[in-house]
Amino acid sequence: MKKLALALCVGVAGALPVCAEQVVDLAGIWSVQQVEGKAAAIEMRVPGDVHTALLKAGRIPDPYFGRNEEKVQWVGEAEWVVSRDFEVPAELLAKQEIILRLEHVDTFCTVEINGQKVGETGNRFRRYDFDVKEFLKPGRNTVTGTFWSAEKMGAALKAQQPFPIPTLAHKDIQFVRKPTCNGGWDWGISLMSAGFAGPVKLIGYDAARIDYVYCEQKHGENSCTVDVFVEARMVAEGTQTLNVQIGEVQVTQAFEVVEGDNLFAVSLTVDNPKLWWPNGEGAQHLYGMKVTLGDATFERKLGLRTIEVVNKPDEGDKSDRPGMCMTFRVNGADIFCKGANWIPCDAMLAGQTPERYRDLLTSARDANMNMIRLWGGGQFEADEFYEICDELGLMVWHDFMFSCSLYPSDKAFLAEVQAELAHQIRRLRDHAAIALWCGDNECIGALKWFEESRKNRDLYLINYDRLSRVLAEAVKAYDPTRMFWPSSPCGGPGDFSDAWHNDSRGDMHNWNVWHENKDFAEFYKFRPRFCSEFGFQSFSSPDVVKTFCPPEHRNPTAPDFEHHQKNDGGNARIMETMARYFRFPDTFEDMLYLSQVQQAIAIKTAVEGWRRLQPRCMGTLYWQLNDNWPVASWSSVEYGGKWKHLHYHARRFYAPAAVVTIPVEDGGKTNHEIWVVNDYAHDIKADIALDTWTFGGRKVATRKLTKEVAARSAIKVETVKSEDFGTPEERMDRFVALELKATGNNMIDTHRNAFFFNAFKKCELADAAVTATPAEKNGRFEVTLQTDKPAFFVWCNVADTPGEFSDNSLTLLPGQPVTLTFTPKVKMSLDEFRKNLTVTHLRKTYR
Ligand code: BMA
Repeated sequence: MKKLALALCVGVAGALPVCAEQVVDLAGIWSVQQVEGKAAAIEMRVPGDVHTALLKAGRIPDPYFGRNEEKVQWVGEAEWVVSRDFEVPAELLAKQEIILRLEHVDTFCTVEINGQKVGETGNRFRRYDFDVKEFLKPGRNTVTGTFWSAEKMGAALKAQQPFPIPTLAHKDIQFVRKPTCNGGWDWGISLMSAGFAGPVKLIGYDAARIDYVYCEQKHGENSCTVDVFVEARMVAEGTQTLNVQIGEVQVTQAFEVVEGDNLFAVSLTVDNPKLWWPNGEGAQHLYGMKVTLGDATFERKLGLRTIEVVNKPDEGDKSDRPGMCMTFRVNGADIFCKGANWIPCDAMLAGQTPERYRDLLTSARDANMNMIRLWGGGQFEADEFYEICDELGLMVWHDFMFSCSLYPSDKAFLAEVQAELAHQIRRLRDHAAIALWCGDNECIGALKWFEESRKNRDLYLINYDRLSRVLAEAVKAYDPTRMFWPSSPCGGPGDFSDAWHNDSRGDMHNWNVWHENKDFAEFYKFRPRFCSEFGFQSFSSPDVVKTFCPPEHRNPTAPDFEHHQKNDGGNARIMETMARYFRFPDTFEDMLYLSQVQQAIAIKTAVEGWRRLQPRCMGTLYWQLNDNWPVASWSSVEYGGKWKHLHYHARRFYAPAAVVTIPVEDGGKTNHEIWVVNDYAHDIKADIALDTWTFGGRKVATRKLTKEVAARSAIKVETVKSEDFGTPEERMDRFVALELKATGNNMIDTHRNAFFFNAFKKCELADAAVTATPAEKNGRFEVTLQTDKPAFFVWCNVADTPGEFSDNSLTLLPGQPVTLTFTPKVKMSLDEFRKNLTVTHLRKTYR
């Protein structure tokens, strides 16, 4: 720990003026060359990676196309030298100390300046500061990074282990501190990336270098006291002035410092603080925060709020043990968490840009999500990711980077983990959005997956515990304000039971439907406290399929198309499910469409079923938000940012006020429970209209229900009997459309839903004629949809144009036209909009 600097009770007028620190950013164009290769050096952008550089130079085919993945595997086995020349200004060289600061280096790199080694990296999740003053010279300098093959390093580290460490991952990646999914995953291409994925900077200073700033918030009646801690390296002992400003409040204090590492602490009180709230709960107020110490400055945004995870025994259930809730409480309010799981947004590092983050996270926010789970098989993301989550009100459930594996617990490995967490937790802990530190993804469950650990559980349990303790201790040391959740899924701190199938304690991963091939209704059998993973796959849309699959392979079992399915048997499962619920589609495009429809229904079934269980269930995070290359997967947003059907449904099934119907069996008959979920912090009046329609388009009956629904609650409004909607024969030709009008607190929300009495394949859906009338209004595009007969999962698409509709994949009823807006992310004319717009619906998928 750093030495605590002493506050001086003296004025600061006598402090010496200092020149600002000097920063030379080495981002930009570097060159890259294979160590053993003969080919000439090519350009490489930093931050960036070798694969992207080779692709841009035409040295490798597009890894995302066809089966090219196989053709580029050699890149990860090779060694690469990247370098650039740069000017060292005299002002930099004049500084007392100069460091080269590297973040997100992927992964094993020997760094040289002017041919002399300045340091080595070996952990993607650490930050490296190398003293480089002695290696620099005036004028032109050269920096070189030699990247050693992480794949070969993994194999070498494996050989040093005293006992086997089994994994579901590939390329021995569990021995390397690098995203576990880099070697390939059940949705992921295998690309063993190499490169400088983050900032590369020279920092020179005469007085101080700020390493970390973090705060502790103490919320009172009408004020918040913020204890600010600054960890800094001081060049010399003496007196230094620290100034901290949060919003309009500031404090300046003189400190007596020692040479080397120092820890400063000051306190500020913000009166009547404007609080930060998750999306949908209130504003995301962020205060500007600035720290100045000697010649160093540090700036960030700070959200003031309390956040806690309630995990205490309550209602017993099924087992003889009490249940353990998992409830996120923000500013005293229990929040139902709505969201999805996040994986790295591109398998090539250069594609992981702030623009991508913003696009995907905005899509999450726009689908009424308030939480993202940053999954443990991926990576600690760049600063911008967390800044955007703060800004958009997306709470982050943050796994540490361990997934689906057993991991080593030797001294060297644990020391790496300790060092990475010491950095990451201090770097990230002040983000208002971060709600929880979680040890890993499915590593407790993994103890049962492998023969080695089944046979010798004691050994592997102790091995697991050694690592888990390092994680727990790191949270205690570096962020005691947050809970450490040992693993996802688990019952909670101290509960290491496998919560995979346990719905009464903590979080669960519910994979009965996809991985165990059960019907969608299986979701209703579980009553989770918090479901942090459940998913169903779909294919990419035609627009995305075109980007990776040549026309002759656009067939579900053709090699190029199958190559973009990484879960064994995944395509067969998608098609077998279609056969269960739908008439088999005519064309390849219909099949793509239908795969997305059934995915949306599966996840809607789960979320609606579980949202209504609040406060027993307090969160659903489906698997998964995004993709890292174009692939058949569980994502709701395709690679490139296009929303699948599921994402439009998510916006509706995560709406703050929603009407939900649940089928319940009652003595061989099916009844329908009508529920209203109200996530608002105020009561609502729910007016519900249930319209019974024939598929031919005749409205048979209307029924009205009204109910007061308390703030943040779900209530069963009524149970209606199937026979109330007609005889079994009549019901073969009927469905029910619901409309909720939720009023209260000067707002009015409309939410629509529908339920069916039979599987779609059994219904004689009418061949509805849907017309689309495009128009342009105030620079945006509109399309008005009308139909002569009920049409389901009506899907508008603007070919090859990034952008989203205000709604999509919807039920369209005769006499009830709907106008949608389309917001393109590129410039387009009304003519192009008209030309590229297509509309289809479920009945169009078969003759
Ligand atoms: C989960 C995840 C991932 C995986 C997904 C789909 O359990 O944690 O490991 O991609 O299932 O199989």
